[in-house]
Parts: sequence; structure tokens; C-alpha cells
Amino acid sequence: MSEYSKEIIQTVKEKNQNEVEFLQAVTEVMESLEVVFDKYPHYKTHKILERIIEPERVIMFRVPWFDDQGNVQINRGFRIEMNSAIGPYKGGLRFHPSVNLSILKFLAFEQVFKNSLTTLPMGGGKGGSDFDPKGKSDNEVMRFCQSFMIELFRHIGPNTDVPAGDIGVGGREIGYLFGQYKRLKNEFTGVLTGKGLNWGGSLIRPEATGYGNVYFASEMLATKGETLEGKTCLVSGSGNVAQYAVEKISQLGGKVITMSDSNGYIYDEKGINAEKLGFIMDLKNKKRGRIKEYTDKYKEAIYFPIDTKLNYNPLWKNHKADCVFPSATQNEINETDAKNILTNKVKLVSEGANMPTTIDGVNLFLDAGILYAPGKASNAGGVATSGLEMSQNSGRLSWTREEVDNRLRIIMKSIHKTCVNVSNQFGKKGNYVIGANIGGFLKVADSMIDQGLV
Ligand code: NDP
Ligand code: 2IT
Repeated sequence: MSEYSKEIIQTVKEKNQNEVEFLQAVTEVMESLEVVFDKYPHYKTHKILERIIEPERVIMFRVPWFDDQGNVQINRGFRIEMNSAIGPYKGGLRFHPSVNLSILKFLAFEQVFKNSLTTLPMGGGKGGSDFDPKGKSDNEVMRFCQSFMIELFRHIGPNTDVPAGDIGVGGREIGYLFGQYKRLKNEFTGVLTGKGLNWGGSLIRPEATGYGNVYFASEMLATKGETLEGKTCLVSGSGNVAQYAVEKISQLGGKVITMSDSNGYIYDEKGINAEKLGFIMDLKNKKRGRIKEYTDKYKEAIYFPIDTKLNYNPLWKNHKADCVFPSATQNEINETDAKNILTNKVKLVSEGANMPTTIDGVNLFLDAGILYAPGKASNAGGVATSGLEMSQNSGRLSWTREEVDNRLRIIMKSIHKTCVNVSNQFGKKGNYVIGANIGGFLKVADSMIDQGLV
């Protein structure tokens, strides 16, 4: 690593102590950008990197609410407004007990590059809370969302900052957040994306991240003259991103044999077909149940509970597959998992989640020369379709399913092309990490220079 990179990483460490995930995300990007700084030293003079790692604004606030027993509960709310060089801040909200500044800063940092890759005019942001929606009643979730928005509303707006969903934030939460925003501002605007279809949402937004990831994977396979037809696939997670990845893989002739949640995973040798996926969607989105219940209904499947004593996830070890779609959370594939995946002769890893692979794991995939797509490229279909929702809201239009899906496909193709072209240009053929990081960086960096010292 160059002296310059080492200095930057040291500064990030010193100024952001204990922010391990943020440091991980910056380190990975730094490694990719070294070739850019060698070739174009003016980015160094302008201190673009030093600026890009410093959020434009961090908002942190108290969220008090009453639970159903009338007890006072307090959570912490956040919004990281990371970079607005190419458009209003844009990115999801995560509600999960693990949420902290480090996790949201890594997500906001990744979002800047991802949004740039989509070709749409969106800056990067992320927010959320350590609130845990699991086990809460709808009324508790609503009271929490209303209290969260009472502070957040003054910081966001359709031309300023447009939040959306992420882990723990789906249609229900976006509804409560939108309702409260509208009441506070007396304004019906596209301030959030992922809205319900009846009140300004876009068709295909729920499907977009999972579908987009599979479109991206198909583009990667096409470079080898292959398709998903007949391929066996492992998917982790069973939330929004995982569900629609499974749907699209099946539509394209692939067979998905695993899905998971934070308690364990199911293995279904016969494959999770449309009917079985319908059961999972109902279980997860309506009943808010656990993936284990799949085996009560489908006796041919096996459930494996998480074993915290293991330093690897058996989902990635126990089953032969051609393609892997991690779609749960960060660092769900560690070095050992990556070794296991490679031992199983997997041809393709396409990330639905954000930063699901540790740096050691990523390096193993790159060294092995398999088709490996980092989340900031392959999962960009979600935010891209959020961008399409914003366009429809501003124009007071509703595009058809086909129109939005078509645009999503075109965007995923274009991101793939950018990754391929940029990696070739910098002499790293086939390295989608380099392609995505540099491809995302250049547009933001040049815009920052154009706009003066901001
Ligand atoms: P959901 O909340 O719908 O689903 C999350 C899934 O991941 C659940 O199955 C959940 O299990 C599991 N999970 C969450 N945290 C953990 C954990 N710490 N350990 C093990 N499993 C976990 O979220 P999404 O599907 O929206 O998000 C999944 C990933 O995709 C995230 O990394 C997110 O940042 C990323 N992403 C999402 C986009 C979107 O549009 N929604 C866009 C781009 C990326 P359980 O129910 O037990 O918690
Ligand atoms: O990580 C992500 O890209 C998202 N959670 C979606 C963000 C968005 O604004 O749609």
C-alpha cells in the first residue's frame, strides 16, 4: 500500500476510533483508488479523498416513544448526510439493534459510490436507529416511526435528502414515516422512496434490489457465454433483497436451495419454487415469523440453527452450488466462508447485501478469479429504482411495471459495462471491485472539483 493510502487510513483510525466497519469500507476503496492517484495526482492536491471520508453532516438524536404497556422507551436516531456532489443525499434507513455510527457511516460511504454508478443524480446518505422492530406491535412501530420523524423531518426534503428502506424498514415503516412527515410539513412530496403504490410509490421498487442483483449476475455470466439456466444457487437472508433475488433466479431457470434469517437457515434440495417463495413472503412480510417455520410446511427441507461456536457459516460450507447471492448483512462471509465457497467450486458471487464479505474474503475471491461483484455495483438496482420513483414523483407520473423493469435492466447493464470498461482501462481486467470503486469515484470527485472547495 502507498504511503498516501497508509496516511489516510491512519487518520481515519485516529479520528474515528472504534468505527471498524467504516474503516473496513474506506480501506477497501483506498486499495482500489491507488492506481487513480498515481495516474491523476490532481485528486491528491484537491484532497478529494480526505474530503470524501468526512460526512458533510451527521445528525444524531433522541427518539422517545411509549410501548404498549405505557412504559417510556428511548432509542437513538441517526442520519448521515455523506456527500451531495451529484444530487440530494439518498439512501436507506436501517432499524436494527446493532445500528451505530460506524455501521451507518460505512453504509453512507458505500452509498456515495453506488449512487454515482447508477447514472442518476443522487448523492449519498444513510440513517436509522438501534430500534428493534422484531416483536413490536404495529402500534409500537408506528409510535416509534412518528417520534423518529418528529426530529428527522427538518433535515430532509425531496430536494435535500430522500431516505428509503433498508434492514428492518419496509413498506409498513415507510408508510408511518411518510404519514408523519406529511402532517408536520403539510406537504405531499416524494420525500421518501419505497412508498405504497396508492400514494406515490413506484412499481418494481420492492423487487428492484433482488432483481437488479440477478440482472447484474446474468451480465457477468454472459461474459463467459453462460446463463443462470440450470444453475444451483445459495441465497442468504429472507428479507426484501433475498426474496426477490430468489424470485428472479427461479424465473431465469436457476434453482435456489437455501435462505436464512438471523437464527438459522433452511436447505431445500428440490429448490425454492414460486409456491414455496410465496409461503416465505407471507411468513416474513405479514406474519413476521422465522425461517424455521418453512420446515413445518415443507418436510423435505432441513433447518440448521446458527451455531455461534463455529467460526464459519455452514450455509456457505455444506452445499455445492454454482452461484452465491449473500443478501442478509455485512461481513456474513468471512475468510473461512470464502475458502469454503471456493472449495465448493462456486463460479459467481454477486452481493445483494452491503459489504457482506470481509476484506480477506474479497481478496480470496479476486485471487481465485471467479466472477465476484461487490454490493455497491450489484445491489444498486434498489436505489436506482428509488431514483426512478423520485423522477415519477417530480413529474406526477406513474410508469408501468414493464417501463420501470426495463429501465432497471438498462441501468444494471450500464453499471456492469462501467465496471468492465474501468477495470480494463486500469489494467485490472475482470476485477469488478476496482471497476465499481473507480467508476463510482471519478464522477463524484470531478463534480466536487467543479463545485469549488466544499
Ligand atoms: P430486511 O430487513 O428485509 O431483511 C434482512 C434479512 O437479513 C433478514 O432475513 C434478517 O434476518 C437478515 N439479517 C439481518 N441482520 C442480520 C444479522 N446481523 N445476522 C444475520 N442475519 C441478519 O432487509 P433487506 O433485505 O432490505 O436488506 C438486506 C441487505 O441488503 C442489507 O445488507 C441491506 O443493506 C442491503 N440492501 C438493501 C436494499 C433495499 O432496497 N432494501 C438495497 C441495497 C442493499 P432477521 O429477520 O432474523 O433479522
Ligand atoms: O443500500 C441501499 O442502497 C438501500 N438500502 C436502498 C436505498 C434507497 O434509497 O433506495
